[in-house]
Amino acid sequence: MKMKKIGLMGSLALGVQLSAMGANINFDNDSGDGTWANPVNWAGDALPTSADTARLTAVFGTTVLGSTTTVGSVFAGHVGTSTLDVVSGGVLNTGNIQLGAWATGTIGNLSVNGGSIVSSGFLRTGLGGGSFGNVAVQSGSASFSGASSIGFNGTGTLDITGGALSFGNVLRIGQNANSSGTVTMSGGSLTVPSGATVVGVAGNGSFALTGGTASLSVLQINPTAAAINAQVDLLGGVLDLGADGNWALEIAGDDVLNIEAGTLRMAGDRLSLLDGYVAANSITWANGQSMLGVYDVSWTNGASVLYADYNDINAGQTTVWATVIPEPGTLGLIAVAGMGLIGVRRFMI
Ligand SMILES: [Ca+2]
Ligand SMILES: [Ca+2]
Repeated sequence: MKMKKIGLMGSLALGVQLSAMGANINFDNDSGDGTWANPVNWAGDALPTSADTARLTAVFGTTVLGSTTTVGSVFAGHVGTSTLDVVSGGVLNTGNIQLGAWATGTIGNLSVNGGSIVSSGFLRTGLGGGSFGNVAVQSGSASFSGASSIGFNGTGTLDITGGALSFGNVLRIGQNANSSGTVTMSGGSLTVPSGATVVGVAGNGSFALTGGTASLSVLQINPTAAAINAQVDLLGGVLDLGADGNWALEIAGDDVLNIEAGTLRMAGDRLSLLDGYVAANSITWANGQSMLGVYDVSWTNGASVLYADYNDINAGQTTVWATVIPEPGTLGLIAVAGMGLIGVRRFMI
């Protein structure tokens, strides 16, 4: 009886090992219709399985996924320029997704346009130096469990205009030396609830938010103070930080968080943290939006005022926004209306 159990466990382990040894299956578009779901469109005329890497090579351009499939991993831009388009009705269950190969000049594109991606692995864009990986999330959803990179060794871009994108681990924008990562967001949602979102690790990184809501646990801007360019521009929408409850924002080096029309929210009372970053010129502001409500602290640069409130506008949160300084006749009223101290920093008049 004991022997039988051991034998069963042994064969189970062997089965797992065999299924992990998948093959690279290249998309060859033999039918010419460009669809993932047509077996003829793959080398060997059979769909890649949960053990395989689905490889999209340049030769056959765009691959459209409009049905449910499960593969081991996806590699787009294996050679030249390749695009995966996950459209309405498409559900991609996979491990890692890598865009752009180790070879210079290779380009991998991924668009989420009504479909959904559920990845148990990571997203890496711009895998090798001189390669490119571009992600566009327009509608639908995508989630990645692993530590992901926009700009791994090469150049990566992520543009979110709608839909829901989430990362279950860290999100690094500009990961390795000489990489470059650019994230732009004008709608939809970006959620990174547990790992850090790092803009500029060892490569250049930028994140510009003009609309939608980005909910991140902690936002780090060039935390190692490497000699790189890292910038976050809050130009619209909502940047909501501190989901982990004890940390929200870290800015190092000479890099900045620039606030214009958007609203910054952070869990907890972050008024003194903000004051330090304003004093260090790590937070800058310009232009602004209409007043959101009462505030505890404000800072002026002569052209616009940065306001911060704790607990009144959003319970348990610090809310930060900029507002253009009104006509001189009403300027005095701002000081009178202030509920707390008025900090005057970088007064440039
Ligand atoms: Ca074929
Ligand atoms: Ca308050």
